[in-house]
Amino acid sequence: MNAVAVIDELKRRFPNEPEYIQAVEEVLTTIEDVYNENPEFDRYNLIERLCIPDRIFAFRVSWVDDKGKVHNNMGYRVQHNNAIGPYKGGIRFHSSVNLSILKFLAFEQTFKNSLTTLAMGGAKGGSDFSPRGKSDMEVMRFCQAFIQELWRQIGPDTDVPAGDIGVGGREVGYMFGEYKKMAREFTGTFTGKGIEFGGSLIRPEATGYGNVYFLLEMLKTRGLDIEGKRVAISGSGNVATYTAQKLLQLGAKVVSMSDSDGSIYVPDGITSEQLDYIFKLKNIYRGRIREFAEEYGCQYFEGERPWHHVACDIAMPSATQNEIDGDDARALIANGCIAVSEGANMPSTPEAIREFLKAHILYAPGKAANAGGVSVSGLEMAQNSQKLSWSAEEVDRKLKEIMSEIHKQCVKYGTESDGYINYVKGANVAGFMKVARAMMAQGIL
Ligand code: NDP
Ligand code: 2IT
Repeated sequence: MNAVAVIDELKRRFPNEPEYIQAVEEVLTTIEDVYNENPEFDRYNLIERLCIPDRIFAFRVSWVDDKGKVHNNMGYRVQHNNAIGPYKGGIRFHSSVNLSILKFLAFEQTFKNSLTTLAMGGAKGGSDFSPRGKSDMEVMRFCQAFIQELWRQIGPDTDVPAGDIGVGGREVGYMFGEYKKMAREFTGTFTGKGIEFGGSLIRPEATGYGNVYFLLEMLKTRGLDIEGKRVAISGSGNVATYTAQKLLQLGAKVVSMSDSDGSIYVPDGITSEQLDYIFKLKNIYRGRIREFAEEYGCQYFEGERPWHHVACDIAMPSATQNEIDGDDARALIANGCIAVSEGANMPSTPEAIREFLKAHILYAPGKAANAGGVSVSGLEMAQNSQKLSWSAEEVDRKLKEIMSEIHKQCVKYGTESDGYINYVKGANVAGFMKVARAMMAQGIL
């Protein structure tokens, strides 16, 4: 395989899909050597079959708002690869959603799920519908309309959706309810469900907690501890808030959080009482992070991401793709940042990643660092199929073990001759090898 040639061909065939091409390019350039060490891969043209999704569903979702107006959104499900298990991955509701974004997410998910040690293939879905500013009933009607179209394509052993941006417990509940009604069965077809109807304890916390557990493993490689460290977080949604909660439990200082309108800066770190306020602000009042600044009188940077404004030891981007560019990366490094652990999917641009690797700081790509969420989804599927539920302690212990195992795989495949651990390469090679071997064994499909 010549990675550049494969990427050029994908660019030619999918010219309007920059995020998809970006994600593919990052993986292909790091697996090229190991791919070429196994000539049978190329004989089976494995690489194209791994980059192009198995199938994509696209459909119109029509729904009626509270004033009686009819809206037509697009809905999608990208089933990328099921070589190692049923399709698995979240659903994103955000005005920016398009096929390029969902194809990049489904591609990433395939490698991430492979790393988790569990049996899950990769998928992603969503809609350009934004829950922001919508009433509960509007969100419910939208979720029902979305599932009326999607329900035939998903199932407990076929494809198991979950949450992502704009899709939390409320949306999963509405989608699961409609699925159950259409399919006339009660099975674990969604993860991230409420505790009362098959959800797993620790699933809401899992992505954020898992990212902190991964960070602890990285810090350990340099003999460092988290206590007292200043951490800049972006976002204030599911991943960001539970990242902050675990960091506070461990004695770190959370100096920033943000949303799509701006970011706050609290140099001494937010208190747990202030974090409770953010949980309520986001989940109950569905307000803005600006209101935190008004309530507590801290600095607020309208329209800005945190990276240029904060002095921090660690950055944990937990909002969205491409939210750290080359300039942001250089600013972080210049301000003393020693570690970046990605809660979001692909939050760093290729230029930012190059800066982190050049500076030899600890840098964990999302597919390794944020895999805790889908891992506990996998544990939720296991509990559902056994029709029992595990304690929070048990799930948390399993989550820690999985994050530690993912870290080990990154070290195994990513350690360079000078001892620097290239987690990008480690995660990509480890994730790739398992899927590649499974695809080879199953023939050309
Ligand atoms: P939420 O919807 O709960 O929160 C998203 C947060 O990011 C909000 O604060 C939101 O601000 C902000 N945000 C979203 N889009 C943008 C944007 N374009 N520019 C700036 N800020 C933005 O989502 P999650 O916390 O679930 O997801 C966050 C990230 O983590 C995503 O990249 C997701 O793919 C990834 N992830 C999520 C997992 C999960 O289990 N939920 C698992 C693994 C990764 P606002 O409210 O203003 O929109
Ligand atoms: O990006 C992700 O890993 C998720 N949004 C979670 C997917 C899942 O199936 O739990």
